[in-house]
Amino acid sequence: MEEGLTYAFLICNPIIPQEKYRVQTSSQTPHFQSSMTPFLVLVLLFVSLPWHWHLISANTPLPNQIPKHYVVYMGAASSSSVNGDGEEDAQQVAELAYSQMLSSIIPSKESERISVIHNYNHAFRGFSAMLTDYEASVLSGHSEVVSIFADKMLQLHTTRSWDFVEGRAGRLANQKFLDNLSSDVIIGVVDTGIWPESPSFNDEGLGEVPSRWKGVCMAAKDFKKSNCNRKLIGARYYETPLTPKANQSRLSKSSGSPRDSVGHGTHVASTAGGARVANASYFGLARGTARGGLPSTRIASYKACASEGCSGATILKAIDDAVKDGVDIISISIGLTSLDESDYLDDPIAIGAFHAEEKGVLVVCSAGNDGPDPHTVGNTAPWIFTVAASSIDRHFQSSVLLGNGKTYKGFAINFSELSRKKTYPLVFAQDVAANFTPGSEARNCYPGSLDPKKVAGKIVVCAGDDPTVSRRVKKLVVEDAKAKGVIVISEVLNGVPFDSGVFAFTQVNNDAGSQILEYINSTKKPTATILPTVEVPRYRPAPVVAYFSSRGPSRLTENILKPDIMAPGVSILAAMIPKNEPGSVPFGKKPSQFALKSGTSMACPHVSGAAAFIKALRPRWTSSIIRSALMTTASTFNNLGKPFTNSSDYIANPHEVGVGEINPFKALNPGLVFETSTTNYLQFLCFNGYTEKTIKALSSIKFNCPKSSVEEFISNINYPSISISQLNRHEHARVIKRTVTNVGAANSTYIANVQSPPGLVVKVFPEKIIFTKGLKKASFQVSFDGKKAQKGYNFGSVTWSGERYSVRVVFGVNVE
Ligand SMILES: *[C@@H]1O[C@H](CO)[C@@H](O)[C@H](O)[C@H]1NC(C)=O
Ligand SMILES: *[C@@H]1O[C@H](CO)[C@@H](O)[C@H](O)[C@H]1NC(C)=O
Ligand SMILES: *[C@@H]1O[C@H](CO)[C@@H](O)[C@H](O)[C@H]1NC(C)=O
Ligand SMILES: *[C@@H]1O[C@H](CO)[C@@H](O)[C@H](O)[C@H]1NC(C)=O
Ligand SMILES: *[C@@H]1O[C@H](CO)[C@@H](O)[C@H](O)[C@H]1NC(C)=O
Ligand SMILES: *[C@@H]1O[C@H](CO)[C@@H](O)[C@H](O)[C@H]1NC(C)=O
Ligand SMILES: CC(=O)N[C@H]1CO[C@H](CO)[C@@H](O)[C@@H]1O
Repeated sequence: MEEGLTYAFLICNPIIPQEKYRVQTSSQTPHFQSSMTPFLVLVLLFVSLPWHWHLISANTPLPNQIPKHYVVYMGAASSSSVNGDGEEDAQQVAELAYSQMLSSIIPSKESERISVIHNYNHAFRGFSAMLTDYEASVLSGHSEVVSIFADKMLQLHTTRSWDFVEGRAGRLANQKFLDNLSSDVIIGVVDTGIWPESPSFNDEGLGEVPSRWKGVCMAAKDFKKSNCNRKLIGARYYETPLTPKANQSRLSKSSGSPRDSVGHGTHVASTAGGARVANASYFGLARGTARGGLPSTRIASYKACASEGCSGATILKAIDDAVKDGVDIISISIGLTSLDESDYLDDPIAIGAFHAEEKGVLVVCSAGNDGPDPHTVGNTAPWIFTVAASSIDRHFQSSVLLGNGKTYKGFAINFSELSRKKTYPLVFAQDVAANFTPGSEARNCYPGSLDPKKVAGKIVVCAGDDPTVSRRVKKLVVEDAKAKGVIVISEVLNGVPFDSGVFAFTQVNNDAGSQILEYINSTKKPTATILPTVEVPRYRPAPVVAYFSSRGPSRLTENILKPDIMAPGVSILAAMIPKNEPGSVPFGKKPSQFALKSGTSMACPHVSGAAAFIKALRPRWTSSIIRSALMTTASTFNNLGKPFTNSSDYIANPHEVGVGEINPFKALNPGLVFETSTTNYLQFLCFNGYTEKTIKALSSIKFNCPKSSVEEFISNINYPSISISQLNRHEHARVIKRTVTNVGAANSTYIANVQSPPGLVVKVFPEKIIFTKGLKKASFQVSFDGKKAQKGYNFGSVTWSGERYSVRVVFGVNVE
């Protein structure tokens, strides 16, 4: 989250000597001709023929000559390149072909750039290399190139949470049942790496590593092969030209090993599939058993990120490797900001996920932390399972006690020494401004805006009306001025506690804030203290949509409802790297092995873990069946039995929560499921306006775009929810088609029930479906008539109720 993960968004513009990042294979030298096999000659001829023409023009001097790291994406892998014996050969052949492509456009005097950085060759084809903008534009005309884009930096989207999720299913997590459940399900985590010594990754009681596993445990100076075990079965890292030259020392510190130096990857991996660790806590807070969704899940770590963020080119390589290694689920708590998500085929996560999904691997991604504004959701391709974040029923309260005896509830996590016994002078930041500083800056506790002489030893109240000054900055400013503590008045990140380490900190809402300010005004010598953080269990209501969670609708298409689903992402306790930063560890204590973190980053692995749980018990289910099962059975009510709310207490809509909160136990028996096929995804791309030629390059299956390919047909993709971006009030009713597959008892009857807002007329045809042994699949239509509906988004649901199960399909219809 905001302060926990302050990853600046950078467009990577590396100017790095190429040698350092050259892929370590001998085949890169230009003397390969002698060892060419006939197949290789063919490939090279094929690749190089159209290039002679470009060779000439490429030498014309051009303005932007500074090479950047580019991804050259070339669509589906040829079938021979996945698995099979000749794999090594095929890789080398491909790499030679790519080098040949490069040498045809890169001037010979810069031959050091004629080298492939990442070679994508398992799940899909392509490579990355250092190219000038001009060379990239030349290459984009190559017949085999689907898209080419400069490497982008993606951001990391930064216990009780599992018990909360499972408890809500009406069946408290039966520990013995879960513990006993052996599992060969493998979750690949693409993130900042892993801290293998964490107790969450011990492999006690686990069986042998699944024999189908083809991954590796890469050794490094600080990472031994023996750091992998039957829990952490694989660990890879990548050398990537990530950062500008100036910061190379920082880069080299964090790369070159699968070890996590940030903590994000360790936290996420342990939430998804960590072992049970009894008596885990964050310095006493949130004490309980930490674990993943199914403690017997195997984890493979792919380190594609450093503290600066994640290179898209490297994420692609990590996904390519994960698919080859044999993971079942890929968990990615990373994304572009929604503003930068402009095209599915320029987005490394969308490209990688497409091919992973095609090969049967479920890809689960975080929605992003850019809420609460609408249109902020990221990772929205329909082949991605997109996760929003919610709170759980545990809050961290840190109240303010004023000199007049009144207390106000605040929230924060602190390990300060203040207590009820002693109060301190209380000041409003605006009244203690440094000389020549406008009060408007001081009230928000801008850096340099406070007068240390007037602040030292006091508790300072900072306003929150300028969101550009984060809580972390306010805390640092006040702490620097030698104050005793800080009270932040703000509705931003309401309910998401800030971890201020040993400095006394709390956040109060505007109501409490104005009363505290009135108190300051009303008395000569106002005083206050900030009470220790207390854990409030069974907090209601919960879950509540997290303030930061990115909201739909998607910017790229509103005809798929996004985010898909919600899972816990506020103050999640999970494994952490031992960090000994000043001020973060209470005096006399050792760094914690666990930490409380917030973000959709924390929500995503809950869904990955839930999917692993389902996969373990339903091994034959495909990724789209698992997603559908989780979506149609999601919870829609909070622990007060009321519809979900957002952090300002309004009823939350599906652009905030998707179809609802995950309910893994219920998802084991969904009754009916919506299967979404690769063909559906290819149709989606047709409807989105990509050319048939491009789309054909993405998949080896035989495919033609439907004759009429318009955007509104996207609503007809067989997805487990329904979204219509434009329903004109004057048009006829819009008819949407869906097909369900019965995965429940053979003989069962389902009846449709509609819940829709007044004015929107929704009809289902047929209203009743009878499944038999011979009839496993059935189609139905839903018509939406908006003549009398309210303008704007109308939300509701169609629920198929059978004897035992109900199947809820959420819809959102934008009436114009
Ligand atoms: C756990 O496994 C053992 C041995 O396989 C079995 O006897 C026992 O019933 C199982 N316990 C549960 C709760 O499933
Ligand atoms: C290198 O890192 C430092 C510290 O994070 C930062 O202030 C500086 O701007 C970075 N330099 C470049 C060239 O990005
Ligand atoms: C849990 O850990 C704390 C110290 O962190 C210790 O005092 C306590 O005895 C432990 N409880 C159990 C049940 O192991
Ligand atoms: C405090 O008093 C000042 C001046 O007397 C006034 O401008 C301000 O609005 C008051 N603030 C509050 C919160 O009452
Ligand atoms: C909560 O929902 C209301 C109504 O849709 C909206 O106006 C408000 O901005 C939302 N607030 C948050 C913090 O999500
Ligand atoms: C399903 O119904 C058919 C015909 O009504 C019957 O023959 C069959 O035994 C039933 N199967 C199950 C599993 O109930
Ligand atoms: C949870 C926690 O450790 N909170 C600390 C906040 O500060 C007080 C000091 O007054 C400690 O006692 C609490 O333990």
